[in-house]
Amino acid sequence: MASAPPTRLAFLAISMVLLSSVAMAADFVVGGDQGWKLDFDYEEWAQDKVFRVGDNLLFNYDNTKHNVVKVNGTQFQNCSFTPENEILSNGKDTITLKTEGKKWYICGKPTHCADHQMKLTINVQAEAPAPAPSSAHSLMASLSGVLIFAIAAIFA
Ligand SMILES: *[C@@H]1O[C@H](CO)[C@@H](O)[C@H](O)[C@H]1NC(C)=O
Ligand SMILES: *[C@@H]1O[C@H](CO)[C@@H](O)[C@H](O)[C@H]1NC(C)=O
Ligand SMILES: [Cu+2]
Repeated sequence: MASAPPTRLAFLAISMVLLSSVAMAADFVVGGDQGWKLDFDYEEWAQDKVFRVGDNLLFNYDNTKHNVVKVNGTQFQNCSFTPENEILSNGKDTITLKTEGKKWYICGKPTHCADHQMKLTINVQAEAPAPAPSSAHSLMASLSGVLIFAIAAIFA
């Protein structure tokens, strides 16, 4: 059986150890490649995703055409907002999800929410459980294990 070069194996092993020990916050680009635009199904986009406290929502859009308004559930149903609502209009806006529960976002331009589905609602869950308390220790332990493996592999 042909085997991968030892250095590549060692690199892979070290990467896996590092990845598995860090609980990372996720970035979600709203709408993926399509971004924030007319007539995209954001309900469908959101349905298979798990959003957690600490994750980021990134809204990418043409800011001459759209914006992002943080609204509440009633306003979301109604596609309406008031001057008190926070409006983002950069075109590249990051929203860090700070609390659990439902969040609602709409485009504030006339008809975009009501007639063109520019509305996103998500349910934010608690932060992912932190790694075990002894993670620093076990990380070092795993790393030294991997190093021994790597050295063994290189000289094999
Ligand atoms: C949503 O915001 C509007 C405007 O501030 C307010 O009148 C309404 O009661 C709010 N609804 C909820 C469910 O918080
Ligand atoms: C619903 O939208 C209409 C039209 O924009 C507005 O007049 C009304 O105040 C809104 N109601 C709520 C509860 O936001
Ligand atoms: Cu819009």
